Amino acid sequence: MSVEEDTANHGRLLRTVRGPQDVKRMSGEELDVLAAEIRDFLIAKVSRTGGHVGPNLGVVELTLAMHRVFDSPRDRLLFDTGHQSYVHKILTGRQDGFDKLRQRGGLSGYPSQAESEHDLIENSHASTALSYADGLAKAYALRGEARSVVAVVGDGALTGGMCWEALNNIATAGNSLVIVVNDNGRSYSPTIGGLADHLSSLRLNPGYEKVLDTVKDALGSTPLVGKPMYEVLHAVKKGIKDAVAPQAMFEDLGIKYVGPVDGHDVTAVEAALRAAKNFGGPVIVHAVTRKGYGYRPAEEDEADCLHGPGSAFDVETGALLAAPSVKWTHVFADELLAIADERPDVVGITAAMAEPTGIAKLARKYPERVYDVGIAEQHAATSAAGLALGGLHPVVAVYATFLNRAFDQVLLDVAMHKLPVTFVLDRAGITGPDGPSHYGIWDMSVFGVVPGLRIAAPRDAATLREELREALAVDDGPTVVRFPTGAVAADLPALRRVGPVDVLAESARTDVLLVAVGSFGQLGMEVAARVAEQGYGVTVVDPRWVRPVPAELVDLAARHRLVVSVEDGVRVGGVGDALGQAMRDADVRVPLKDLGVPADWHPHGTRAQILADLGLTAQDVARDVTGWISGLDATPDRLTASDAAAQN
Ligand SMILES: Cc1ncc(C[n+]2csc(CCOP(=O)(O)OP(=O)(O)O)c2C)c(N)n1
Repeated sequence: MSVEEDTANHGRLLRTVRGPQDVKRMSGEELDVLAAEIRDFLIAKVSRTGGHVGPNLGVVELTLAMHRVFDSPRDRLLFDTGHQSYVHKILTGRQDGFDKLRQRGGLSGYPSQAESEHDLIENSHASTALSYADGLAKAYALRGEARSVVAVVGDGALTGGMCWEALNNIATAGNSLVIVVNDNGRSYSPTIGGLADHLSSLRLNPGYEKVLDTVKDALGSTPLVGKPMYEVLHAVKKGIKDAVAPQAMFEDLGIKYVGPVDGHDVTAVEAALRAAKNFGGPVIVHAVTRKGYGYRPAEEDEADCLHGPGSAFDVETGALLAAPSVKWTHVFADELLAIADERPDVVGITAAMAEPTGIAKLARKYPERVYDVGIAEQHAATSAAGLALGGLHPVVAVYATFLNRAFDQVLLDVAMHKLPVTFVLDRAGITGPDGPSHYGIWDMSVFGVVPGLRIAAPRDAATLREELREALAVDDGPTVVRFPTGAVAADLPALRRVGPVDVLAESARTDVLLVAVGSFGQLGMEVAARVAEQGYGVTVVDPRWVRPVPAELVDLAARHRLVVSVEDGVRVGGVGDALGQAMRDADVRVPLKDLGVPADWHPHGTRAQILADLGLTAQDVARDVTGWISGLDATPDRLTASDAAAQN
């Protein structure tokens, strides 16, 4: 075949796939070609939008085999976390959506019921699929419906406690259910812990390792999957166990085990899945895969096998195309290291996200002082309590959304014991392309109710450093330091400080007190400038510590005609809500308007787009504030600034 013909033919098979039935009728040779076309497609598309490229390259054959053996959507295919569901999307009629993957109005980066009847669970927090599967299998058994339930779970997600609670119940219930363990030995970085060690001992099948090495060696210099790859992939058909066989740990739990099976061999995976499907009880299929398989930059990326580049990347190298910027994460990582140099009692904990949270920097210098606990936020919180009881000051670095998991642990295990644990919440507020489940908008409300817990929301690099140090100086209870995603805001120096509260701007007139929480400091300044053009004076403050509500903030509120708070978190129970309560308690009767994120499910898009949709831009807030304050002018019984001051 000429080069031209080859190019024209490229993606030919993939274009014929409009649903799972199209994959079911393909021959073995066609499947190998299709797998390669899917890889090319994934790399081409995700390199333009960003997304979970590494995990999806690793499950191409696995997903093909699942759709051949099972009958989705009648049979239910569940993807734990859901970040590895792109291939499933491709096979269920959504190829065309990949140009707008993770973009506003486009395909979600996770399964989505709104997108397809083939998608059922869309939460995107790890380690839940087995519990969903347990419930689904029970429901179908009770209703007498003959439908298979299949859950794909990574070795990383298996480190989460919910999986083990689910396995315990799945074994007891004994319902027909297939658990595909997608074992690539990695979460972001290599998966840690006893379970990971156990899986790798199962995986230590010399034949298997040899096969993967052969494939790796065969990769050409072009990062895209070339023709030689098909041939090598096609040649990989070998005798890995695929009968339902006893295997100590899972058998002890009462669950049959099939494997390990070469997860890049469609035929082998299919055989294992068929055996599992027909078994009539819970079965684990242990598929060994390679994260980023078939794409050299991903396979060779030691940090995380190109787990999830956040934006477009160079196909040849895998490097991000956007110019690197200093992120909030970097500022935190540097300052934590500086503090740890001074204080040997400071230790770090990460729940399988050492690099993304920046705590890896501490681990590189002090490996014995950082604990990666796996995808186990609940355990992280209580283990931190133990470290604190043992005389250390742990810093638990997690994404804001993931600490929701550990509410009770923070409440009782940490706070009730008045333990000095600092939770550093990265990606707080509206994050963007990962969509609703990844928004870090609940922390200030959820953890705001924890007695004795103090929450800091820095506005820039300088205040992040400062507030982190202040948090680590607290020795009689937990602290939270929360900051958003992306490039750190430019330093915004305060005019003066009142208690913990920074005054960022003030004018001769005290019409409006604008409480700008965290990274909204700059927005507050712009609002003040716009509102000043209408003749009103705005005092802009950053409370820095938003819980408990600083008494000084209430005093400041009393000296204005209108208080407006703006925060990057849900309004219910948020900073504005808490300030309103504190003002009522102090009998301060100045009207308060609290702006923030409605307690709702907000779609994916860029952070800027979503904030604009929510009316959280300087222009929108300025218009609101001007409207409210001029409305007060129109009210006959309004108080003047001096009246209000005199009253208080
Ligand atoms: C509760 C929770 N904590 C952290 C994450 C972030 N996260 C997303 S994928 C991932 C690694 C998952 O590893 P694994 O299940 O093995 O899947 P792989 O990416 O290796 O295919 C992590 C830690 C999450 N989604 N949910």
